[in-house]
Amino acid sequence: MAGGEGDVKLLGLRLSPFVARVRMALDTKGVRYEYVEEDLAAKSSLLLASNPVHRKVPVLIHAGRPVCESLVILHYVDEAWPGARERAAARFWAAYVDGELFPAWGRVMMAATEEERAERAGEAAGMVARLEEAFAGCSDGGDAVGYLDLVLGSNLFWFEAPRRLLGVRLIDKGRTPLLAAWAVRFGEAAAANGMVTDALVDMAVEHAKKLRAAAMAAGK
Ligand SMILES: N[C@@H](CCC(=O)N[C@@H](CS)C(=O)NCC(=O)O)C(=O)O
Repeated sequence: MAGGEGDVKLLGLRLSPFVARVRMALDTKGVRYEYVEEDLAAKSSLLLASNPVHRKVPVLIHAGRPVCESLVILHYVDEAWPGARERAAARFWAAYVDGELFPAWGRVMMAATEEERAERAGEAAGMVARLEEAFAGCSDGGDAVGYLDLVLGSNLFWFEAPRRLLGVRLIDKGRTPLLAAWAVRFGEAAAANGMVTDALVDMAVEHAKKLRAAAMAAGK
């Protein structure tokens, strides 16, 4: 989330459409702020000092500096927090990839029986499907490699292990077409810059095979 409560303050009035549009803009961007409801019959000294010309709400106070007039504030918010909501969403989904999806990959790999494998593969597929929905809005998608692209993309060569060893496709053209197309583009770029070679993929698959064998042996 952008901003902090001490950093951003909004002097407002709940009924005011001028205030509402600013609150909507801040909320849309995911900017956290302290909201202060004004009593227009007894305006605060902060309001009078911040907007001495019009003495009206809304007033946005960012890092101690007031910005007045809702239309001006809307432009200011756009410029001060460009893409803040998208960045916050990308961070959320990146944490989801590391915290939820990758462990789910591990559970698929370590499944002891066919039933277990099918159930766990279903869980992982559900997570990938959720990611597919979120991905459109978060990933840079095109040529630029964004934060979420890196976090998910760096896992891709490990996704080869369940595919090759167990026949489980975590990213699938039919179920998750956006991610599948993205994975091809990301994979090509990673191969082109030498980051992910066939040898590395083979090595990951072999390593996953050993981990799986060790887990199976320990489970016996
Ligand atoms: N042009 C201003 C209009 C703001 C406005 O009219 N605010 C009203 C509340 S809806 C206000 O603070 N009135 C106090 C007053 O007139 O003393 C803006 O877009 O911010």
